[in-house]
Amino acid sequence: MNERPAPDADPVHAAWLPPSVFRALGSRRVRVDGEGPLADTVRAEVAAACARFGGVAQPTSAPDLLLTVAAGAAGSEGFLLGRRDGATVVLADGPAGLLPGLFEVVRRGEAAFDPALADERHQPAFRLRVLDHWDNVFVHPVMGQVERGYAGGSIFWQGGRLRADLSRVRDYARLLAASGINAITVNNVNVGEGETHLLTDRLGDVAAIASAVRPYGIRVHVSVNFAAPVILGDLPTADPLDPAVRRWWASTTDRVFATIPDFGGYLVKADSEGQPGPFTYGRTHADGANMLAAALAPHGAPVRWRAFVYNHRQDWRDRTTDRARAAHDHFAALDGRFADNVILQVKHGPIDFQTREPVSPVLLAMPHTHLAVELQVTQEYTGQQRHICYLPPMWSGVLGFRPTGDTSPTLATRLTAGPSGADSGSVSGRTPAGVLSAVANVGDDRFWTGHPLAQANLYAVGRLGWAPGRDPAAILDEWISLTFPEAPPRLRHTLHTLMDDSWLTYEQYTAPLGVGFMVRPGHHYGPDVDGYEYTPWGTYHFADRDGIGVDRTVATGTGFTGQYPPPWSERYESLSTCPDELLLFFHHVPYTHLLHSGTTVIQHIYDTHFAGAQRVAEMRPEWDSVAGLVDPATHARVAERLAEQHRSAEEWRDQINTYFHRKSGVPDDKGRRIH
Ligand code: GCW
Repeated sequence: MNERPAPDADPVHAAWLPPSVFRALGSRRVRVDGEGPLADTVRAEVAAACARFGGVAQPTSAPDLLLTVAAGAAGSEGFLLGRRDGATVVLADGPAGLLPGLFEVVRRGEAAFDPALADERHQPAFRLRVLDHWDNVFVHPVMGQVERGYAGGSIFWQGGRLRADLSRVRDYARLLAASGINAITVNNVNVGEGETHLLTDRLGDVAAIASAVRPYGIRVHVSVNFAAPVILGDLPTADPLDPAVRRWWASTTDRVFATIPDFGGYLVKADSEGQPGPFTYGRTHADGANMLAAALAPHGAPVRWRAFVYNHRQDWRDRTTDRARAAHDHFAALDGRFADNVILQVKHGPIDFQTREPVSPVLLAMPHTHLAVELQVTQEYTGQQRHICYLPPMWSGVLGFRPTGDTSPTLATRLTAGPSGADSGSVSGRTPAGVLSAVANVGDDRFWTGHPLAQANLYAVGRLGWAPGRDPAAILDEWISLTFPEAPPRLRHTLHTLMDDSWLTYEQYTAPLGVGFMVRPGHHYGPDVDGYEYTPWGTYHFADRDGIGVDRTVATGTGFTGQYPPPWSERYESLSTCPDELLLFFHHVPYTHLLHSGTTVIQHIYDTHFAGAQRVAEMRPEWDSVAGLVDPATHARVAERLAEQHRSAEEWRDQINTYFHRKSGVPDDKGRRIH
């Protein structure tokens, strides 16, 4: 086998896009036509690649590669890739299509110059593909600089100030552009008093970030505090129907656009986990969202309003309140009452980014509302970037979910089409019909995501945003090629072995059968079966000596299954059709309940926990076997994290197995060691 050790990773390039991925392009004659900053960026990329690999940028004779704007569709990121007159061409719909076209050529490598290359049309399915950073400007006493940050400090903010050197932000924008992302939100949805000033006297900081990312086609969004007019001391109320409040938002927003003409829009978490909102004034979420929408509408920008609204001060003794129901209970009745530039942003599951949840019923309701799905790259509940957990298989399941049955169009199709009856594609001008959002927490860590392999999750969001039907294994393969361009087949194979099914492995050794949580309260890392059981957070498993699970049926439970359209309402309601992996999300069953798989619930718990921890133990020597094929720093970091994953997986296995053995008294039928 032709194997050679990889060179030590260049610290700036400890991610996808090391210089060598530009070899095929950089060794050719490449011409870029087009005006404006995005064309300039593409020219600069091409010039750098040609300087490195001996090609010719902007040749006077016929090029091998031509990138040009074929049509005049301003803002369109689409392009055609094909061959014309013996050259490979990228014919972009508008200047915004040049950069995605360039990166498509980079991804292809030599294959992009195959004379037999047939015409291919590329166009993003979701027009807005945005990463929401939960970064605080001011260090939060509990949450730190980045809420749920597992990769060091914020790349934007440091101790109350904008970082003086934004070159890493620029590098980040370049990575994101190559993955298909076109927007970022630069502050946490929990907007503190200090962060509220980003809209006004700290707007210059936002403008500086916007300037750093603009060359890569990335727009900047800001999370706003609903009570900003009060917090900033300008008004006594934030009532969304008060004319003075409406004027305040309109003029504040005008100033934002006067400073940042291509500003992306607002993101709002209102009446949720202590954040202010319209409920304070007896108003609805439609009133609140529409007020911000009115301020943004003249500028053609959207407000993304989060549907993550629930009672976080629930009494655990109250069995009628069901957190899973909350978003649908709050929002479904408001369908049709939101302005055209309001996008309701919905977490993909009804609870909170657990390892396994059903698709949120809000995403299947509200046909007259622009809906966005919110994913979480940040591995808050999926191993905190210490465990390998490749999430695209989960996300593909969400995007490929069939809202009204097995032959209906996918959720992604529905979300990208926009509301029925609306002028699809335009929520006023440049607002997209399709929005794919993800919470991300890249930090100042050398490897961006802390765990070098967690970068694949970050990479995948933009790619799914362009093509939601794309196979997660193919996306991983692409990421491997772009990150380890010299990867010999054995390294590629090992990465697939470690990552392809890592989400399922994580699921095996953590909370079983869709029941969720069982994590340590507060920081959410590691096992604590009853950690949330008697708390106000609404996340319970109800295990007793006889059984486990949450009865969310219409017949005997909270009625949550009734929030789904058929056939899902019936499928989830009935024990005979509810999928095993979601059984305990929807039903409370005895430990001896027989799964469709043929094993009992209790035996399934034992089997999966032994198997999951065992699989992690095997992963360590697999990774060790490719030492020498990966640069030493990357190898060492992954090895160190795998050691922790191994320790943690065994801790999970032992706590869960012991807990349920003690509760149920049922022995493992294979007689394995339970403590
Ligand atoms: O999962 C919870 C997190 C909070 C987060 C919240 C949200 C930003 O634990 O840290 O707050 O979700 O999505 O708003």
